[in-house]
Amino acid sequence: MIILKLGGSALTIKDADKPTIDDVNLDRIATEVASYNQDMIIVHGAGSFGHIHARKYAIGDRILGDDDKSNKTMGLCLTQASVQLLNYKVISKLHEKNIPAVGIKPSTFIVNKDKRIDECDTNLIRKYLDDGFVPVLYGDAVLDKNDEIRYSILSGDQIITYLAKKLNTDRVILSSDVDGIYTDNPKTNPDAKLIDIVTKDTPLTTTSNDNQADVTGGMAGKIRELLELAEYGIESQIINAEKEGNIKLAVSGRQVKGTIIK
Ligand code: IP8
Repeated sequence: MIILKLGGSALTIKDADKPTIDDVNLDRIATEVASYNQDMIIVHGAGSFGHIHARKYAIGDRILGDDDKSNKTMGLCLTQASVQLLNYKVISKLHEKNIPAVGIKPSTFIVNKDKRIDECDTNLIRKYLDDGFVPVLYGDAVLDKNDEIRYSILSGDQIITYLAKKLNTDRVILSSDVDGIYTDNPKTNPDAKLIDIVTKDTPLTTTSNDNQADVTGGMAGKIRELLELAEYGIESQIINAEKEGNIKLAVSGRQVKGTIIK
């Protein structure tokens, strides 16, 4: 079984000031995903459908009083509805390509504690997989057992780490809008070099690969999650979803340029 993460930055226009889908990319990516040849779970990021709301309502920050509580409660509803809409658009596109994609809303069965998954029953996902479906989950806003914050953002990357450990996963492929992990931020430093293999001992600058539009920590957040997975013995690879053909190669088990985390 493979887990494929489709980055929100590839599916949406991430720096837009309102939730905006990248129709051309979504269509191409869905066509490429259709080449999969083994059981697969897809987890997609939130892009402009999630990060704008999450930032506006400061979901995950300490609740400061009754007004702030009401504001954040509404913010949770709006964020959930927005990412669910993105999920609907993603699965509809996958259906067009004849992929039996079933959208599964993380906030209906996952509860966080201090921003990390605390409750999550994976039986339903297993059942859909066993029956030949492709479960499609996504970064969401969820309840949090920490009473000071009550709600938190659950990144798709954290969902991947959790599911990869719980279900029998052979490979994790994480697609984004860059080729992989660099020695510095490739968007601001033309001399930044792609790193082929990252382990817990690889020295990385804290600012390398950061994305300001991302409340869940951009590439730095992904590296943290994937290193945790590596500690557990599961290798993963970061690839660029914006380069035509990459996803197709990856889901059909062939080699793609990118960074392996092990
Ligand atoms: O794009 C974030 O998920 P990610 C989820 O996978 C929200 O980091 C709601 C911002």
